[in-house]
Amino acid sequence: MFRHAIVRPPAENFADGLTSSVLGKPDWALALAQHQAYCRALESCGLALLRLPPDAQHPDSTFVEDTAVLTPRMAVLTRPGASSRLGEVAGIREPVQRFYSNVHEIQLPGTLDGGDICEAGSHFFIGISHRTNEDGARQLAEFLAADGHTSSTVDIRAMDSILHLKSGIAYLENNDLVVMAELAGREEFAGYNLIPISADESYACNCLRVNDIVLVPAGFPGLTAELERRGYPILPLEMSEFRKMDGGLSCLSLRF
Ligand code: CIR
Repeated sequence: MFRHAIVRPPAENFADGLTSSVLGKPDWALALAQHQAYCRALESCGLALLRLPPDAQHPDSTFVEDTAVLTPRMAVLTRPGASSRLGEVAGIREPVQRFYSNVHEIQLPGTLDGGDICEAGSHFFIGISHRTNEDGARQLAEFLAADGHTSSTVDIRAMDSILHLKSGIAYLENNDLVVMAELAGREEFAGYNLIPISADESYACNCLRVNDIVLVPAGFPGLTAELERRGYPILPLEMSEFRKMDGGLSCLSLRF
């Protein structure tokens, strides 16, 4: 069970962040409203929120997930793979230290974005991407092993369609793994109950289980039907403005 989440609303220059999307410039006021709805959804799932102030020095800082990896007993501060995001870690250190005494940090030459880390029970998938390199993955794997977890890597560097591993997969529970069509055949996921999502709904693969509820991006009927058929209670959230900046539901919070 998660009890807490750390969130940070988008700053007014949110549109200056990194993106590969061709969906247009995000509307800040609408992004703020969507962020507020997201926060209310986390609260309705039973989480107490630590709300950090907006950080205009780092336009991508609303995507707090990329700055840390949290397990029940351990925190790892990351070293984001995009240079414009490196400074975000300083702003998450103190909030994380409020809750954790066992705090590690990814060091050079490692890079690692939290969006590449998918917790699946006691196992962690670590995406090797254009943000997370092999050294960062190795460092995290060692921290996780010392904390009693197994891990394995999934190389997504050849894929243009996703930024982070969790742009394409989400672990729910009971061995159920939501997976985008392009990743469904990967041997790394053999042994899981795959919930394959069609290519036109790939964005919805970044859904988020929070205690008893699965948060899903609004507007993806295929994913919604698959989850409802399996008995998952879902809560749809509008994500249009974050999608324009390559962000999904998981990116907007650190849950623990
Ligand atoms: C970036 O390119 O870093 C941001 N615009 C989006 C980060 C999304 N984060 C995530 O998937 N965990």
